[in-house]
Amino acid sequence: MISRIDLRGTAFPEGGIDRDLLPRAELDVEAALEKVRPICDDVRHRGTAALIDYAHRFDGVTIERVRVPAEALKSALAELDPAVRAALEESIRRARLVHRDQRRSDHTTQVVPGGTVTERWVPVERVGLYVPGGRSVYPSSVVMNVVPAQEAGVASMAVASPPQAEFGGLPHPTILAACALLGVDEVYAAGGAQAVAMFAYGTEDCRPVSMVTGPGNIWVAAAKRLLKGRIGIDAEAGPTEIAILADATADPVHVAADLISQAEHDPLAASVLVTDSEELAAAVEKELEVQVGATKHVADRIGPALAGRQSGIVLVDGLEQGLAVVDAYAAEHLEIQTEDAAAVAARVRNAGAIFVGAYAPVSLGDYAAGSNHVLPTGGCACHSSGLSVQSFLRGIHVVDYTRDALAEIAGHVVTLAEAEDLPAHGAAVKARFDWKVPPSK
Ligand code: HSO
Ligand code: ZN
Repeated sequence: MISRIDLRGTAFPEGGIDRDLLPRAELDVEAALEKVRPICDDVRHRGTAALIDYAHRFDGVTIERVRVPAEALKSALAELDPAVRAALEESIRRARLVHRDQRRSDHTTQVVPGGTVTERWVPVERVGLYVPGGRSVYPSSVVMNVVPAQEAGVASMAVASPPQAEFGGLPHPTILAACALLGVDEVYAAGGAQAVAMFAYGTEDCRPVSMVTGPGNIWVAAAKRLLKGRIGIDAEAGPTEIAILADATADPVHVAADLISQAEHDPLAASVLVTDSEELAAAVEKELEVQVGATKHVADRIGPALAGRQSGIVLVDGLEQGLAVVDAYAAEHLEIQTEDAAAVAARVRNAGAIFVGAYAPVSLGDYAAGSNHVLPTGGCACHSSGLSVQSFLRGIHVVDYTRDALAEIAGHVVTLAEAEDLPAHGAAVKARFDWKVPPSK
């Protein structure tokens, strides 16, 4: 079911292992760009009418309006299963605790007497949060997008999620209820690339936003890539990934369950076990057979995800090689199930989020650890972070110098301007003083 990649005895070069040796899906966002371009242009020009047409074409539902009425949000919350409500409330509470602690305060550095630079953190004014529908209905993703934006102090936010035929053209009721629970009252029944275009260009109903965040399918990723620049984006989220670094002390039942848990998202999801224990590998293979048989989404997602070339069991010589492999892979989620797991986790350089030991499965982070579950995929964890309060803030440098402080550095500024053959830059400094030539420093 799951393939093996045996790297034992392979020489690991100084700069890390060749990423091509490791399993990973390829997502051709580039090819999707040409398809989404006319859709985005259409929404730009025809606004709501285009969104209504796309709801018919892509979501198979006839809708009359895109903006979700306030009463629909209210009744979705009133009808929400109390157990789901309690779980969401606790998830929100924990996420708030963690994200509130991420807030930064402004900081002023005195560079010289009379010369300061202050870094002022300012939230993005208005953001659009995309929440997928269809195969995936994730109220938890509403929490993971909205909470950091709120904690950052974003003043205005809107949520878009695809219209569902089953629910009279509204987004899924649990999504609506989660929005209501979080106090988000601006929600649109729009999905795919067209929703991103709605946010970027604005329509009669929806004021344009400065930034779009949230996971989505390949069309959403392509629209984000296309419109990036006009809007800020978080990341182009690809299929979810779990990597587990485990040794002989790991419990194969836990390891198999965790590999299956993320395979449940998508046939392209990746489940990767990295281990130096042949016994563990064999036991996990056996466990996978047993557990997969007892789970729900086998045929359409888990089976193909585990059998796909993006998943596998990677055998390594020992912990050092294991660490090199997981760093090269840069997983969205990385579990460490080894002896002294905290010490091993502290040595990892590249991962979206790290889950330490036997009692921190990825599912905990997906729903209620307090951590964020919008994380970099496809190896992007080697240069990017998951969604956080920081994602919604801009640091503005405020430069404040007195005449004396400028005079003190003027010579150097003029010299550098001349070295770059930009004399007008130097002249802008000189104009403030009566120097014909800069004072020599
Ligand atoms: N594992 C997904 C998030 C999620 N899981 C939502 C369940 N619901 C990507 O981090
Ligand atoms: Zn998940």
